[in-house]
Amino acid sequence: MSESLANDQNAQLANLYDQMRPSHLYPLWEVLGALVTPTPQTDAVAVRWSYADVREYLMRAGDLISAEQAERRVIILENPGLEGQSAITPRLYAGLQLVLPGEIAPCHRHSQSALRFIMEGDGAYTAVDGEKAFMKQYDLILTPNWRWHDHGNPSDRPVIWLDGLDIPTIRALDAQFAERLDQPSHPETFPAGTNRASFGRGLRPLQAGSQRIETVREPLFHYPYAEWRAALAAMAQSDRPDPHIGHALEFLNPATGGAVMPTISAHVRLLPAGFETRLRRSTEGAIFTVVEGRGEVEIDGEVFALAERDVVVVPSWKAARWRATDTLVLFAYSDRVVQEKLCLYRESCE
Ligand code: GTQ
Repeated sequence: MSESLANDQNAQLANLYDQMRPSHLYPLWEVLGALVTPTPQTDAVAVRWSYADVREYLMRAGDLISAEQAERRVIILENPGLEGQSAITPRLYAGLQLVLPGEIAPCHRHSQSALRFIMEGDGAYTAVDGEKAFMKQYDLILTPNWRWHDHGNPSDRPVIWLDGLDIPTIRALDAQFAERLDQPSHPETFPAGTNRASFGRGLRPLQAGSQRIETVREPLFHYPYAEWRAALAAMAQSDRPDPHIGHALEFLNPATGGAVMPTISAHVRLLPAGFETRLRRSTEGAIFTVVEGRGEVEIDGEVFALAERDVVVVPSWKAARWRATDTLVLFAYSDRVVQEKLCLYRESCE
């Protein structure tokens, strides 16, 4: 095409776009390359937060606002590539929540599913539908969507945990509902420990007669550190580490054998001292925290040093390689289960 013909075409197209725009109509061919990309193009970037830094701000917030007044006293870890979205990946949220001795965070429920990974402190609780799960460091506690939950800290030390929620996923679907209970704490339904005893040992309650066994979608909501760490240690004793992820165990929903909640997958990893993984990409957006040890992670060539309780996000399709200086234990959650349900999940391993 000659230059003048091309100019003429461009002018006529520009004219067409101008006339269409007031009717909210746009030409696909101008944006197709950006919409349908050969590989994932996420706005999220790789970031690491030092626990000590966030903790300091959180404790200052603790002096200024009560858990009850805030409803949830949480500092959000926002991905700088997703500014203003309160998101750590396009589909997930992360925050650090503080409950001081004697405080409660009032009872509510919402469409968003949440996990709590206890970073610091002992003896606080999350009550799920009126049953308290008492926290120990590095326990995992779930509050799946629409379950009543309140938090409290009867201990004499501050308790801090990592909140992982699917807030951006539920927002993307415009499916969010929330309500407050008309009292600060849910009345007790079952004594603490009932949940683990009933569902946490490969067993479930059985009743005589013709009554159907009613199990909720996510019957188990407390996964203690002592148990998952022992399982990981046994695995590391008896097996070679996977070259891309080390020794890894996924937390399961015992009712389905699948991920812990409909929108969030969670797992733990152990990398032996001196171990270095091969490069791996996956479509999940994953959030990691360090439970034990030191090391580093290289994400698309950028290296982040890792110390205990640091939080790092590995966005979709960024190549990650982990190095353990001493035995490195990690907790991670991601949107993998959503991608698997949609038949989208992919990995690429070197
Ligand atoms: O504990 O219920 O970090 O509703 C954000 C929203 C925690 C909670 C968050 C929430 C909660």
